[in-house]
Amino acid sequence: LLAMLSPSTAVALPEYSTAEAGNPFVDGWYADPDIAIYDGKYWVFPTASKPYAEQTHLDAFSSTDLIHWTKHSNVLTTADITWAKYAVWAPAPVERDGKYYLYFAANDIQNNSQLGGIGVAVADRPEGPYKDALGKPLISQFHNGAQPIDQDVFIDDDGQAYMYYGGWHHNNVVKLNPDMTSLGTFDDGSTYKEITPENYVEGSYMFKRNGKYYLMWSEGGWTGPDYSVSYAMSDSPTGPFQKIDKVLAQDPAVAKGSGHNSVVNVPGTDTWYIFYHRRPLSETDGNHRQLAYDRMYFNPDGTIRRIAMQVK
Ligand code: FUB
Repeated sequence: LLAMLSPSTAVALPEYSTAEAGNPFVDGWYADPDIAIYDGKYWVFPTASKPYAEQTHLDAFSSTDLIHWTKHSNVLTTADITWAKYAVWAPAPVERDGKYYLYFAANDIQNNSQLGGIGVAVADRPEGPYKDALGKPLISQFHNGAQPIDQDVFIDDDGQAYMYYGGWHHNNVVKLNPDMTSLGTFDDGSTYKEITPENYVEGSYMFKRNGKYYLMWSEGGWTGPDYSVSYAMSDSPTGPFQKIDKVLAQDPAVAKGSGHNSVVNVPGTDTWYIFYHRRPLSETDGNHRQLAYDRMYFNPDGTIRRIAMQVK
């Protein structure tokens, strides 16, 4: 299988996106977009890209056509989280049994002594208001070297939910119990399974297509021009994951710092889009990040073609 998936089989020929919204597709500085489909609508939940002390809220954007977007301000604020003060990052939305869950990281425990980590909020509607479900983080320590940030939640076809997460060059997967607010264990009794692929930095994301599991992640420094997205494929949601290719990177004619992605499949089609953030070429402030999306195409063997960023 690995021979089949070698980088040489990934066609490097860029294809121009057919996205019509134009990039950035919404106004404002935002980053780390994670997309979900709720009740026939696309919902994007991003980080508010501003200094950590001002990252006290999350906004969301909804659309029926990926072209016209409605802003929903303050779907989650730190006023509704007892333990989080600021640095609310990288929301991950998922629905289960009519409840809408929003996983988030807060307080940047890498650089602060306050309690921090990955929390979970829940709402009855996609637009919230989301309320802290636990009154404390779900994960508040480093495990296997992974900073508890940049979570993504994936529910497999058998109903098992997994959370992929980790900053600081380490990537873990954990099982979520059906309540979506507590951690399960793997068959060997462990809770945190390290799956770090080559060059991993942060921003892991999982999706499934034709029975294959795709792990995507970001490489490079988040404020640098070379921030980029790579991926691996596996027959199992827990890996092993071996890097196949870098599929999204800066383009000196378009934008720099393109990374921290999510993926959506248009229902009933084999049309896929990658959502990500990027920085305008003229911007030097690391937080000046904008939301973009482009078509993502697959080769016949399931590998992902390199993505051409849409100019506008
Ligand atoms: O937006 C805050 C942080 O920057 C995210 O957690 C990282 O993935 C990077 O995008």
